Amino acid sequence: MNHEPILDGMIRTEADRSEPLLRAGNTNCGGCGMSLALLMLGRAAAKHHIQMVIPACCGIVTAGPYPYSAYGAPVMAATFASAAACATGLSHTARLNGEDTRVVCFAGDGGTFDIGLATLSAAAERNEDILYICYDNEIYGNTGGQRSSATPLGASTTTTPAGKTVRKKDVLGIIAAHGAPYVATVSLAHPEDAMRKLRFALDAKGFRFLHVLAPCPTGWKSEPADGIELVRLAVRSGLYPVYEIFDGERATVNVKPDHDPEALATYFGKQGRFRRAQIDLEVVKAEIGRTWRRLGMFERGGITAAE
Ligand SMILES: Cc1ncc(C[n+]2csc(CCOP(=O)(O)OP(=O)(O)O)c2C)c(N)n1
Ligand code: SF4
Repeated sequence: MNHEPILDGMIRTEADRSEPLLRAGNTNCGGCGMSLALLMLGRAAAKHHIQMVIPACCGIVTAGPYPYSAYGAPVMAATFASAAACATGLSHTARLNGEDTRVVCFAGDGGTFDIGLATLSAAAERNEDILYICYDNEIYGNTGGQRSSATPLGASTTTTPAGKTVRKKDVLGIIAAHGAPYVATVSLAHPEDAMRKLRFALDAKGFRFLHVLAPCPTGWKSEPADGIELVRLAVRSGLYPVYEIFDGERATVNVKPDHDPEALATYFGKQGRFRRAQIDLEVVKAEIGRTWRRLGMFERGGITAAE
């Protein structure tokens, strides 16, 4: 698989977006990680023509009421079940018209891990030329904070008030198992790595999937100003591995964690959603160990840990 930007036969015109992708005056909560992901995406796509497909989630409420829009790019609002299929249609239409428009599906974890998984899987299996970005706030934020299959063990939500008893789904592993050309996690606390991945994923061809851990002060019961620090703690402690997988087989760890137990304790301590369940850090550490062992399985396929 060639990972160079491929635009053979396409009309490549440089976009010049005079407005940001996420305009000021949007209604997102203060400290929203999804907002930051959109700002980074806007910067990475400054010279691209992009079209967005957004299913039901906070990200589509962001757009605001017709005829206004907080987005500085065309956005198609889709149902959960059809988001990846709608993006596929737009991508094929752009290709037939000879345009180099990059189609970006932007969805929450509920729309990705749960309700939209069937068409997401189908698009990955067909290797459709779309970039799918999941901002993962680990709840159904837009409807009041119910649990999703991305909600971690022990987190209180409106449907798991005593703390979730089932562990988080490994959606990256699922998408990578399709043999997708590019699958990666994105840390908002590591902007250089994040921008590199966004730029690469915008330029690359075929199915690309980015997962962004997106702090949500409203659902996480955390201070809006703590969001980036929380992501940094999640990365340092090994809770959120920062890596990329090419073609479902070659993995690279981009940020080495120091597995600092204090960082782990602080991560949980700063979030009200973990207060009810009295998190057993030994159980969490065992879970982190399992995750890194699974990641290490790719080692035989050529995993390399970057400094
Ligand atoms: C098929 C279907 N079921 C339920 C809903 C109601 N609904 C709208 S947004 C939402 C939550 C989405 O959660 P997520 O994808 O995690 O995004 P977030 O709201 O957290 O940004 C739900 C359940 C819907 N629109 N369609
Ligand atoms: S509920 Fe969470 S994800 Fe939704 S806008 Fe507010 S902070 Fe962002």
